[in-house]
Amino acid sequence: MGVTADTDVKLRDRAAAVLHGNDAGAWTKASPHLYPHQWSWDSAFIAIGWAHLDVRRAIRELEQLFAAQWSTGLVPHIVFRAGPDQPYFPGPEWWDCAVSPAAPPAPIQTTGICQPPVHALALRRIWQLTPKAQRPEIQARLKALYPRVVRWHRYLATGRDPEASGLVTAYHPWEGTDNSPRWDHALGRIEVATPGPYTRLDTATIGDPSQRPTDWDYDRYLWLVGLLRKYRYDDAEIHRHYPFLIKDVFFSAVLVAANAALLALADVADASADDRDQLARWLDRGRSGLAGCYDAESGLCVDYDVRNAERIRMRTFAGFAPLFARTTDARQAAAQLRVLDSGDFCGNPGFRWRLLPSTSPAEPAFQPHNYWRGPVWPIIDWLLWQSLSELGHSGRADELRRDSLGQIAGAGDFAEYFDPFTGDALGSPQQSWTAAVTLDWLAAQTLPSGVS
Ligand code: 2M8
Repeated sequence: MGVTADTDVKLRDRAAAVLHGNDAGAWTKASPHLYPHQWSWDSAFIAIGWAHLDVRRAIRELEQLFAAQWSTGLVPHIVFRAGPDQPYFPGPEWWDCAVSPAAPPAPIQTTGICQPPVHALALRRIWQLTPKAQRPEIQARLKALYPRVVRWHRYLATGRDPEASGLVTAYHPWEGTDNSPRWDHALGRIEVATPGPYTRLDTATIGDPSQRPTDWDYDRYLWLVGLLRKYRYDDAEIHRHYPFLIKDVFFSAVLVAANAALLALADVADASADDRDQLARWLDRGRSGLAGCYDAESGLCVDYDVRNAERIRMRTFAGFAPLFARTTDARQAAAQLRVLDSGDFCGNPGFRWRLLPSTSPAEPAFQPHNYWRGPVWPIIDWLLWQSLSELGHSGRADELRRDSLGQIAGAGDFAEYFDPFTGDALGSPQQSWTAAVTLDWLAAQTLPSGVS
C-alpha cells in the first residue's frame, strides 16, 4: 500500500477499534450516530471484518441478523435494535411491518425491504478464517445457518423474480444504493408524493446536506414505503400494483456470486442434493439474465425499469455487474476491464486514486460529494477486488486493494464514502463496513493463496 508495515499495524488497530466501538454485543451498529441499528448488507461486510478478530463474534453477527428473517425468506434491510436514546428516521412505525403475516413476531422490529445478499460471501470468509481448533463449533453453527441463507436466496429467486429471468426486482432505492441516478427516471414519474409530515435526522447528523439525498428524494422514498405498507409487503400485490419495480443488475450480480459461495460451502454445510441443484440452477439463470442486459456498445450492463418497460442507460458502478458476478465470458470481462480503467471510471485523470466511483464522472448526474451519485465506496471496491482476484486478474485486484487502503489511510478516517478527486472523507465517520473491509484487505497479503 505504499506505507510501512508499522502503519499497517496501526491501521489494523484503528479498524478493529471502530468495530469494537460500534459493537452492541451480538450485532454491530452500521455507524455510531447516523446508523445506530443493524443493517443487512452492512452486517455481512461487518462479519467479514469480525472474522479477522474473532470468528465466533463474526458468525454471531449473521445469526442475529437471520433471527429477524421473514417467513417468506426475506432478510430485512434494517433490524431496529437501538434504544430510544439513539433515534433514526424513518423508524419502525413508518414501516409498520405487523401488517404482514410474514414479518417476525414482536418484539423484533424490521423494515419490509431488503439489500444485496452479501451474506453468503461472509459465511465463506468466516469458514476460510476459522482456526482448526474452532472448526467443529463453527461448522455446526454454519450448518444451522446455511438453510436459512438458502431460503433467503430462494426468496430473491422467486418472490423477487416471478418472471424467472435471473434478475432480482428491487422495490425501493433503499435496497442498496439510495440516491443513485439509476433511479432518477423511475422516481421522476412519481408526480405526487405526499407521505405526510416528517422530520429528517440524517442531514442534521451529517451537517452538510449536499452529501445526502434531497427532500424531493425523501418524499418519494417515504411515499413508496406507504405503498408497500398498503400492499402489506405482499410480493404478488406489489408486482400487480406498485410503481417502482427495477431489475437491478448489481443486486442480481451479487446474488450470482453469493450462490457460487453457497455452492462452495455445500460440503461443509452438508447441503442436500436438492439445495445444490437449486443453487446451481439459480447461478446459471442469474448469469444468463445478466448476459441479456449487457450492452456491447458501452461495455456495461444496464438495469431495466419493469413498469416503464425501458432500459436504464446510466453509467454507474452497477454497469460492471458481469465482473461482480465473476462472468465466465472472457471477452466480456476484457471489455469491462477496458471500460473500468477508461477516463469514464477509474482512469479519470483528475482522480486521486484509481478506484471505481459510484457514478461515472462522464454522467451529467455525477456529483463528487453526494452519496451514491459519485463518491467512491470502499465496500464496492472490495466486491470488485474479490471478483477480479477470483477471475485471475490479480495484478489489477492488488492495485485496487492498495489504492483503497491508501485512500482510507490518507483520509485518516474509516469514512462511509470518499471524494474521487481529492480522496477526502465524506458521509459518516467510523463506518463499520469500511473498517471491516480494511481488516480484510490488510490481511490479504498474508493469507495463503487461494483464500481470497
Ligand atoms: C444507507 O442507507 C440508509 C437507509 O437504508 C440511510 O441513508 O439512512 C445506504 O448506503 C445503505 O446501502 C446502507 O446499508 C445504510 C447503512 O450503512 O446507509
